[in-house]
Amino acid sequence: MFKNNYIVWNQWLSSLLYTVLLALTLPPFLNAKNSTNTIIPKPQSFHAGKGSFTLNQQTSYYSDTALAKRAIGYLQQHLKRNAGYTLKKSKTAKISKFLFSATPKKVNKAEGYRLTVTKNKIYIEARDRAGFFYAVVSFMQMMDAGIWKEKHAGKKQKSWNVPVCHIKDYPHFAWRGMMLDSSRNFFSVSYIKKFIDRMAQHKLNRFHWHLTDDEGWRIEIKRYPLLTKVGAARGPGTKLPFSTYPAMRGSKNKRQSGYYSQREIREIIAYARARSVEILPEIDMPGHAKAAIVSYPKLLQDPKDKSYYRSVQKVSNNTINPARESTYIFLDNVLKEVSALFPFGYIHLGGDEVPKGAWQKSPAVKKLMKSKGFKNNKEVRAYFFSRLDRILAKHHKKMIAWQEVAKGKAKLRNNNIFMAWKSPKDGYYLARKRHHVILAPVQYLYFDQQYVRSKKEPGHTWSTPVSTKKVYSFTPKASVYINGVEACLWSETLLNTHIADYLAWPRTFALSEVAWTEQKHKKWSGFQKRAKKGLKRLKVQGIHYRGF
Ligand code: TNX
Repeated sequence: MFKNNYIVWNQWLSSLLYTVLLALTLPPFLNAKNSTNTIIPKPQSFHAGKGSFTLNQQTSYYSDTALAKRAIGYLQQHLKRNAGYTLKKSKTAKISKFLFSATPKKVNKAEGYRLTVTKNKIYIEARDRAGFFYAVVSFMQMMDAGIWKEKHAGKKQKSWNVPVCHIKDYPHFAWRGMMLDSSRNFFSVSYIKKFIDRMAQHKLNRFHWHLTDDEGWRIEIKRYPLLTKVGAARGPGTKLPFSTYPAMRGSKNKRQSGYYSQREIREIIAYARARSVEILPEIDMPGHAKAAIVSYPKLLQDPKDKSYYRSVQKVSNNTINPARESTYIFLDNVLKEVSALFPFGYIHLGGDEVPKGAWQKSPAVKKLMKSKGFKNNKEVRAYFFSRLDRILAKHHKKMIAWQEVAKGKAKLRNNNIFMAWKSPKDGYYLARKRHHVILAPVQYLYFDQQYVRSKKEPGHTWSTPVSTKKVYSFTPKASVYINGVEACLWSETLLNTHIADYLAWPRTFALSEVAWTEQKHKKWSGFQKRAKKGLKRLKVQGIHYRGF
């Protein structure tokens, strides 16, 4: 009892002291010009002052909250690598130069923060872990680009100047996502980490991981080892052909394989969490499932089904049969492992592009339709997703799916989310129907599309080109049902990481401002200026990008 009171009293005193200190040392921020603002995404409010703070080995820090731990760790890690030292922790707020303070009353928006740099102190205030993390990311973006280096050889920079400024910031959208397709082409664990780290640097917080598709099953499922033994291998001598393009990591004639073990996935989840990124795994079904089907045909197909059909991407018979009980037992077992592995509350079940002729000649489906009175394919699909929703509920997860799933009359719990990819209009339509929506329109946010139409440019051509300016011009309508935005990096054409990076940058800069910055603060000319410094930060990290 005594101890608790003592702690409360002590905390109260230190926060009082902190407020007094802040008031005394704040210079007048008369200069609202933001020429020193090099932060992407642009903060909601940035006031520049005169002069700068010099950070060096003598700079000590103080924190009154455990919520700042990850943020401090991130800064220290970069300082250690690129400055050769870390900041020492001081015993009191008074003698420290760099202060972290939990101020839930002053910072009232989730993930928000206040960052004040004076000539001799830095103040960071936030209410949650993400807020502290984003304050530190903003701070680091104002340091010399060298702080972002991944490897450091040679002489280290000992002192770093950060311009005097006052920032108040918070996100416009709660869902700020990026999708990477690890199925069509496989990416190493170290590339996935880099990808997530770069997202976090730009305050993106949802990594949507497309782990299964026709071209490869990439997640270890202990109960069904063939999924990765058979379903992750493709090329000559395997059951999976190169359906769209030759594979990454080898020529067209070479076998290749790749998947993530559960141990590796845990490692990636922890890495993402340390950067305030949640991972949304996607297990695509019932279409886009060729890799699963060739691994367990007896469980997932009707042996008497004589249908022959092809998907939009020209993959034959790639759809799981919705009338077999073994299908639901299989998916229940798979989702049980996926649910245990990923701490995020949602699982993405795909649901896109079920080919037209699927199941048409399946006696099992015919029987199901007759017994349930289903008139068409759509109703069968709705039945499939109703059952899957119940399975997810059992595993304490909520469903996210592509917009196609919203069309049928599936009986779903009403806390699920749909991703609208065909157009913004489709997303607004769903929002009007009171569905929660994430906007990922191909016309603005498909980063697998070419920037401009040219034979020299990598990327898909089936939709319109998506220039960085086009991404920036996207202005989603506000609605409580629009949870946020997401860019998709499908990987049919991503034959190496060079191409992947090129297609992602600088479009991801623009995405981050669409997701984070209030529309009234967005301006293309200012963005271009800030992006120049942004490109320098990418360069020192060895990231390939397209010029403006
Ligand atoms: C459509 S968008 C797909 C993907 C492809 C992508 C290529 C969606 C839900 N499905 O399977 O990779 O187009 O741009």
